[in-house]
Amino acid sequence: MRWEFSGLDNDLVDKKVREWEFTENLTRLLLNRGVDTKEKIEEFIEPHVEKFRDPFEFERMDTVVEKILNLKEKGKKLYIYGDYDVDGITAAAFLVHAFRAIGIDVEYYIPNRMEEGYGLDKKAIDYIDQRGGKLIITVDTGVNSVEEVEYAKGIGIDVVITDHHKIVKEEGDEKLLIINPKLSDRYTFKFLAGAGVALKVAQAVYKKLGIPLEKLYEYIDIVMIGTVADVVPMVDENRIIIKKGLEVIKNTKVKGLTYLMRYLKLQNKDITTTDVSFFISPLLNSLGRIGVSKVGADFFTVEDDFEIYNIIEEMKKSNKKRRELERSIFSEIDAEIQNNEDKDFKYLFLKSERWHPGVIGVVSSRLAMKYNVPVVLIALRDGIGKASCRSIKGINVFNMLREMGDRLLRFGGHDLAAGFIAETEMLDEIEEKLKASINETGREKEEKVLKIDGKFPIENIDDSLLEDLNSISPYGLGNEHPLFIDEALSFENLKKFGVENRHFKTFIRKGGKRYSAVAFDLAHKIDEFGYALQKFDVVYHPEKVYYRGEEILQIRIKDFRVKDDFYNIFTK
Ligand SMILES: [Mn+2]
Repeated sequence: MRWEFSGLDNDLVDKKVREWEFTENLTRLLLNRGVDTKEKIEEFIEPHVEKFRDPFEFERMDTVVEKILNLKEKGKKLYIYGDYDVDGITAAAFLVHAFRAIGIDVEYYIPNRMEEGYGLDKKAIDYIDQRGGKLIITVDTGVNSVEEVEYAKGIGIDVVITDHHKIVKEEGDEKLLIINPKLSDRYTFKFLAGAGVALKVAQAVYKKLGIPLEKLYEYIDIVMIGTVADVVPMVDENRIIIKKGLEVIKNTKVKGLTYLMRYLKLQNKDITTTDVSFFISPLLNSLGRIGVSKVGADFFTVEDDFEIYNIIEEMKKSNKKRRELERSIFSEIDAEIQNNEDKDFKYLFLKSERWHPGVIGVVSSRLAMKYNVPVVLIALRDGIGKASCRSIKGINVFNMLREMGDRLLRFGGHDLAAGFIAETEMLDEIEEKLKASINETGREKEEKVLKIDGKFPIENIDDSLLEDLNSISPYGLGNEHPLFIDEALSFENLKKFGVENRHFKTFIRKGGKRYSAVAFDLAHKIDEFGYALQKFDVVYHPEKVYYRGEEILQIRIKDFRVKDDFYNIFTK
């Protein structure tokens, strides 16, 4: 891991401190993020619902609204067609709430990950037809469904496709009614999650009807969960969704969420994106991963206490099972790599009949992170392989799949995270093609870079710094958490924990005080040297955590190194 320090000109910082009247810390953080004008600051620090873009910037949004209102007028039934991950179920559940609130007869359909593929499915269309659905709106899915849409139209069902995945243009695409920022020429913000795109459709309908949008935002916490779970860049409209969503969730109107937060001990506190991504979303995800996806959407819509209780119990069970499955697949592959002579591999391409298609995504991510190479894992069943691909900076796996589209039954996704379905007998050929493309990019393994905002001694951490940090949150892709460095620190009472002892907790002593600290996925670095006698340069950020009901300061260690001088004494 390479450390990169931001080099800000001190005169510029002084000038901006006077001009903006912010603390020096906040000024530096903003400048380091390219936020250097009053306008940008306003957008960045105060993401407000007033600043949402006009949904009618999407080409043909008016046609979409017309279809929905037409159906409403005639009292016909609308079906939302979701997807099985958190983004897909939240997008569906949000539209159900949004449309029910204005008297539209709406139901939802969530495909089963185990039995159905990606995108629309003819059997599902038949199911919707039998239940009287006259219009289908897909959310977070629907790519490359020309044939299925034709089929639906043939039996009198109209289809609107909303999605945010990259779509490979197909013959006949122009016949489809698609709302997708990545395909729009006019809508300039490209990074909405599927739930965010669903929000835009609802905004358009409410606007057209003259209903105050505040009414709609009563359920924006659902959109927030999908947006956080899908790991989209935390910029622009996504910041508005997340800020507002985190506020709304505290008094959520979704009964299931109230109970779930009670179970997770998250009630009566400020919810953060970390709470959502580490605790809430894995539980929601677990249902879809093991094949009961619809229940995930039910969770957001049912009112019956007993039913909610059962769903949460089911989530806990599935989540446990999912973790066990993930763990065993990961260790199996990891052991294989450790036993293999060749440590200089450029990619991983592995398949098995024993793997569960619902959990290989997470395993691919972990492997790609650990070995810093593109990873393709394929679950085989009945002559068909379902693949999950995760890539690394500089290698666009989506484009690679596109180049061999004719060999795949289906594919979709994003630049660094994609999936495909293919016949088992095609897999060798696919691997050859991928290998060639990866070699062609000629990319040497790039070292990971940690961007550091500046030096900050931990004893100087105070409420003012924490407030500054809070004011430019939420953090994530596109707005990385600010990182500081402090030097020559020692670790005390270090304890490893977690699966395979990957993490550690410790105390940092400085200036007569002890600070509790935690480091995730860094325990392996501790094996390299005895820690007790060493001093370390530590890259970290401070955070407030709840411990036994009390709020305490914790140092989150992101990386560390033996202090240079010390190291030199021993080696010279
Ligand atoms: Mn999505």
